[in-house]
Amino acid sequence: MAHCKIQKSKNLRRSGSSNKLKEPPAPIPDNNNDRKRQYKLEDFELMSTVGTGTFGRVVLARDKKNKEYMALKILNITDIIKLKQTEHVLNEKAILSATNHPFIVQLAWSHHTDTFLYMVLEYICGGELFTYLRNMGRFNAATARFFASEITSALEHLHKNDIVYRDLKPENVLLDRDGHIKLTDFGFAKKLRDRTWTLCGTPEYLAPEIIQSKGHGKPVDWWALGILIYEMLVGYPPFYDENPFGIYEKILEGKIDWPKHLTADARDMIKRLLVIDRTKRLGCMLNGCKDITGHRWFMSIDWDQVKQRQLKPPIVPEISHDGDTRNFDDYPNDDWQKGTAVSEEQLKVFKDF
Ligand code: ISQ
Repeated sequence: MAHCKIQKSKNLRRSGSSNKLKEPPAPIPDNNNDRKRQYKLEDFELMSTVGTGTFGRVVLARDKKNKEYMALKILNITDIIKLKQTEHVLNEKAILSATNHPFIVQLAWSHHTDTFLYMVLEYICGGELFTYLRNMGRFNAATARFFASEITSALEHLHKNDIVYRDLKPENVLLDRDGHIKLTDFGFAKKLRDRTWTLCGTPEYLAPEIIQSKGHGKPVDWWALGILIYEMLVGYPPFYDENPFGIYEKILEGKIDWPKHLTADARDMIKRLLVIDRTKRLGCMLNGCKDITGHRWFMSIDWDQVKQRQLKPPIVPEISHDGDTRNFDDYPNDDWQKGTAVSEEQLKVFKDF
């Protein structure tokens, strides 16, 4: 493949009313609420920005009382409304509130003013899997298998709770100080009844049923796992083009180049995940996720050890202290704090945030 530098993938934010079938949201009970500490915004000293997105940023923040470092996700309400992302943001907060898993970033507290929404998350100092993959070119089989196993464990947990993640990609996998993973950015995650029809995700990682607007559920996450395993082992995704339309054509065509260094087991695993017919895709049949965890490529993996964070991480991030930001890009500290207040009417939908 003629390869120039692959940029970070842009999320499609196209799920406004024009392309969405209305469906009532599935209720999400918050099982963790009684364990949550009540903070105030003034409890935090804001430090440097570690990530930015279309309508907000993630800032390293220090708890003035116990000196703990946290990641403060700050979203501009006007931008959320303009970009029709209200339902997604409410989903993200509700799902993270209700989720407690070693490989999923933990939400500690949420809050809103008339201008911003705030989510206080644990700070994961190792940075994005994306950065390590681009710096190393590609991963060896053991390294790719380690990350794939922890990601599979996280997705299995979400699916058991009828949550589809819908945004798996190396940019959304963070490494903690020991090198274990944390899935982050639940802006597209959704509690499912059966299938949903919202068009969202990142072009390179979109399953055929999303492009074809057939309605999509948990199978999209196993498709994305196939893309991610390929990208980790090869260094670039299997379906690539300079523009999204070209990517969609390649996904639907389904032709994949197989570099010689891929083992037969790796190739078989990826092939079975990247099956266009979702009823025949690995992870989506009668045995569910067991067809993935039991595949020959994962033969050396002890899944009880995975769940207990007992596998030895292949990459241990360089850090000098818990608040080290060296593993994140530098971002200009522009005047994001200004913002404009929204009306009381517009604020109503965020009253429980
Ligand atoms: C936690 N730690 C570092 C960066 C993050 C980005 C997004 C969400 C949570 C995070």
